[in-house]
Amino acid sequence: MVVIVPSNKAVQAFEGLHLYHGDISNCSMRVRMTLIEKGLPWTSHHLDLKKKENISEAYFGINPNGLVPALVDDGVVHIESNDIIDYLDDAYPEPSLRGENADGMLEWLRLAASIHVPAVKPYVYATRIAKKVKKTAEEEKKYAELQKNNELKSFHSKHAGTGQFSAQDLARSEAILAECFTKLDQALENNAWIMGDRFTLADISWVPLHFVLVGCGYPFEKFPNVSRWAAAFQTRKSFQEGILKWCPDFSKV
Ligand SMILES: N[C@@H](CCC(=O)N[C@@H](CS)C(=O)NCC(=O)O)C(=O)O
Repeated sequence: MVVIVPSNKAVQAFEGLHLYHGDISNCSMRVRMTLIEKGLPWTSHHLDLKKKENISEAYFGINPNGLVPALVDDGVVHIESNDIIDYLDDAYPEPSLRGENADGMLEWLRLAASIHVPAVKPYVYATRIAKKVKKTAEEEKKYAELQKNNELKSFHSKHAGTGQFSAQDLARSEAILAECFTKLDQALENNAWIMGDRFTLADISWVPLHFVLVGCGYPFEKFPNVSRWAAAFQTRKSFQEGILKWCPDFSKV
């Protein structure tokens, strides 16, 4: 659980669940889906990443990394999407989204979290997003002033100005994604859901990655079980309202 003491004190007065999130953000999709699966009422604070609405002193005062999502629950700020969904399921236990093998399920959440910066983010930026979120010189200056996280500074410096991700960055991402989706495909071989026949946070953690990567042209035909599993989400309310309502088609972002 990653709890932040915000320098933006305004959020400490919030009552109930408030979510700072982005329509196109796979990490935000996880949290929206969890809130919907659990039937929890929440207040939306939408930030448009393409307009760089996350790059403001007010928002860095809530999430010091300037990233979405951030959940505020009765004035307490939580960041890191996989930790947030685990927190929500723990704090609001009914209906439970963890099943019997909670440790096995949390391993899938940790795996999703661990590949975000080395694989998902570079793949998505290199194939689709970098040109859509290009910062002006003024925005670069503001970002440099606000961002203290060196890993994020280094990541964003790769597509700043005329820069772009290298073929090596892309190859590294592809290798990590191939390894993970091979593992996911195996887990789904005789199962409807990642942890077996029960829908859990593991499914919620991974389906936004599938959705966004499909929009980036990732070759999922190599992973038939993953494709079947993803298709089963289409009619699910949390997928419709947590993903499609906000981002109908990632390839059009
Ligand atoms: N590990 C974080 C990653 C959050 C993250 O990278 N969010 C993206 C959208 S999915 C974002 O805010 N991007 C804007 C940026 O990098 O400045 C989490 O899981 O919450």
